[in-house]
Amino acid sequence: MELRFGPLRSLLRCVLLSTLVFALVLLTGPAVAQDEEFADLSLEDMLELELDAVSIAGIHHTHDAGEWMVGFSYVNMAMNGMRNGTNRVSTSDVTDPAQFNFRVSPVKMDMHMLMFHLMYAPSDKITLMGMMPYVRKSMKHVTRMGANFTTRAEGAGDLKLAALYSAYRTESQRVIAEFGLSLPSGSIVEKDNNPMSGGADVRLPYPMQLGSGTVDFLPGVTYIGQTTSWQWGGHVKGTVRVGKNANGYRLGNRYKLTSWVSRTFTNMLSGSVRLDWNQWFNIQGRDPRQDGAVMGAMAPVVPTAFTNLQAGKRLDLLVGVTLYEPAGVLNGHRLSLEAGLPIYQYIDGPQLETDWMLTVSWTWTI
Ligand SMILES: [Cu+2]
Repeated sequence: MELRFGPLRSLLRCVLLSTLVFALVLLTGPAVAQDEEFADLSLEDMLELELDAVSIAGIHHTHDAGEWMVGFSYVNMAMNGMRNGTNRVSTSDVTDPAQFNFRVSPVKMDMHMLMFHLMYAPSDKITLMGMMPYVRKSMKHVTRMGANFTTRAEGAGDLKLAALYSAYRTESQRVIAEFGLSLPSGSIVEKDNNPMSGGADVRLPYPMQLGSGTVDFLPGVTYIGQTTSWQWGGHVKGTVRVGKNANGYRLGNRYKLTSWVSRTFTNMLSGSVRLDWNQWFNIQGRDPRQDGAVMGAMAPVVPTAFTNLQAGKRLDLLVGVTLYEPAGVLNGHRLSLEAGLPIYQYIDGPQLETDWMLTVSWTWTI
C-alpha cells in the first residue's frame, strides 16, 4: 500500500511543528511539576490520577487487572464554510464556472456521534477495549442557481477493537503500546435525494458515508508523565487501511499526534490543555456510483465526490475539564467535557473547513 505524504516541504514543516509541540510539553510538564511534593502514593493511586488526566484528553489508557470500564461519549463537530489550502473560499467561488466550476457547493456539515466504550483488563499489563459508534451526519448544500438542500445519513459506524500493552511503568512515567483494529460495520452505501436526482435516492459522497468499508489497523503509542497534581504526555496514532472496500475505494490513511498538560485542582476536578495534530490523505480508487469523476462536457457536480480533493491537515487547541468523586456512591464515575478550535488547517479542497469540536463523556470504572 502506498502512503501519500504530499510535497516534502509540507511534511518537513509538519514534522518540525509536531516535534516542537512534543518538546514543549515534555519539557514544560516536568519543569512545572518539579516543585511539587511527591506524596507517598501507591501505583494504584497514581493510576487513578492518570485516569483522571487521560479521560479528559480522550487518550487511551490501561486499567488494573480485573477492572472493567463502561463509557458513553457524545462528540459534535461543526464544519461551516469552504476552504482551499489555508484560504477561505465562498460557495459562489466553488460554483463559479470561471473558478472551481462545480454545480453544487457544500455550505456546512454537522457530525454528531454517540460512542459506547467497553474496557477490561485481564492483567495489569494488558487492557482490552471495544468502541462502537453511532453517527449522524447532515450536509447543507447550495446549487449554482442558489437553491439549498440538505442530505442526511445516520447509523452505526465502524467497530473498533484494541489491545493496550503497558510497556513501561514507574510511579511517575508510563509508556503504553496500542494495537487496534477497525472493522467495517459502518455503511458505505448511504443514499439520499437531491434536486438533480429527480426525487430518487442516490449514493452520497465519501464524507457522508458512515464507515470506511475496509479493515483498518490502528497502531499507537502513548507516553504519560505525572506527579500528584500535574500530568503531561504525548500520543501518536496511525490509521492504516488495507485493500479496497466493496465499492472499489480505500479512504486515505491518517495519523494523529497529540500532546497535553493537565492539572488536578481539587480532589474532584481537573483541567487540561491539549494540542492535537491530524493529517489525512486522499482516497485511492473510486466508487463508480459517486459521479465525481464522470464529468464529460458538463461541470463536475460536487467536490465531496472527488477522491483527489479529500486530503488535509489540522492543528486543534482543546481545553477540557473532568469531574469525579474520590469516594462514596459515585466513586469510579468520571464526567468530562472537552472543547476545541482549529488553530491551523490546510485542505486539499475546495472542501468544508472545521470550526469547532466538543466531546462530553461519562465513564464508570468497576
Ligand atoms: Cu478505561
